[in-house]
Amino acid sequence: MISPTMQDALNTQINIEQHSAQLYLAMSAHCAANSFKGFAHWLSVQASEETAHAAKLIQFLLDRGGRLQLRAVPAPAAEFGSVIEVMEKTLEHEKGITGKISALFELAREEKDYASEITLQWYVTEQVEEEANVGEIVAQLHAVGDKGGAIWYLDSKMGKRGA
Ligand code: OFO
Repeated sequence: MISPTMQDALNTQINIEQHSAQLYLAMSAHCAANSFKGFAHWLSVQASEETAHAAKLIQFLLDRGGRLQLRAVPAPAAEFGSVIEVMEKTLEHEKGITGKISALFELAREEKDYASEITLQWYVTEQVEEEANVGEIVAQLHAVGDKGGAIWYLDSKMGKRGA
């Protein structure tokens, strides 16, 4: 049985993952509205990943006999600026999520909740990958700038992201 403290912390993280999904959907729509179909696709796949992250935590919570407490998901902004700004905001967001996952992992250790610790290891690794991927995209965007032909080449590359 999961402790009330861990249950509450996991419910909070589920809400954070759902908020990430909403944020990336809004960013995707923003890119689509500005004709960056490739970035829109990449962000839409990212939104689906965030929904899957929430689902995985929900299943874990239920498997441990915990209670799911879904909370209101804060509405994201609708405007995010240039594509470079969108991806910079994505990187900042992911860095924030890494901090949340680390705090959750630390809590699992304090609580001697080994099952949560093992499950959260997957999220720790995932954050390393997410920050690396987004960091690379931001670096490429800085290299090409957000005007000229290279940005459209990058956009078509972003459109090839698999699910
Ligand atoms: Fe759930 O990994 Fe991004 O936020």
